[in-house]
Amino acid sequence: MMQLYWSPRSRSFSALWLMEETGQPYERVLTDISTGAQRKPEYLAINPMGKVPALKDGEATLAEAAAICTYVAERCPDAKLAPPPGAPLRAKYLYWLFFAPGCVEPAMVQLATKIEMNPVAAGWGDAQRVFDVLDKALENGPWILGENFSAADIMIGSGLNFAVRLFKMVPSRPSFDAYLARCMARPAFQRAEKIAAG
Ligand SMILES: N[C@@H](CCC(=O)N[C@@H](CS)C(=O)NCC(=O)O)C(=O)O
Repeated sequence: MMQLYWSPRSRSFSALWLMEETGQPYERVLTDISTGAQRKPEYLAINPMGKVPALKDGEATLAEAAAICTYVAERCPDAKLAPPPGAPLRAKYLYWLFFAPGCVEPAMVQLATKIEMNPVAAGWGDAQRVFDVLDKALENGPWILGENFSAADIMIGSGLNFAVRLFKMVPSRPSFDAYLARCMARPAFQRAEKIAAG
């Protein structure tokens, strides 16, 4: 059985939502970052960054929420969380999975810290560009790939949930509100929110 290392009220939320979407049993291993559990040698052996979430699957260990999404979507094909390799939508699926940590996350950090960067040199451009791109991509919906929900929605939806709904770092837009309402209506999202609350 897969083991998910998580901490309440943290970025573990996306991995909790993912595991709940699979419908598969998994073990939650509480790694409370407020107690320093993430810096213990046994945890650093799983994620040398000392951050949650992380996943153990037999001999396999990994961290980084987007990597965990990619791994679990392949590991649990019945959950249909990813277009199969070779399908035309696979390209956009990977694009949005990487867009979350590569563009949404740094844009959020930039908004929080107000650090000025040259948008040509910064890999994510700037926050305005990132959220304009997302706005356009979510215009039609219901999901980031169109009709089918995927693990990319878990990464993009979790990012918007933090940035727009919970921390209000990013002004809401009609497309974000509608998308977040669809995410929040999913039973797996609701179960993950309850678990993540601790
Ligand atoms: N890039 C990581 C970020 C994970 C992360 O920053 N987790 C924070 C909690 S939100 C953490 O574990 N912090 C504990 C620490 O740094 O000691 C991912 O996407 O999974």
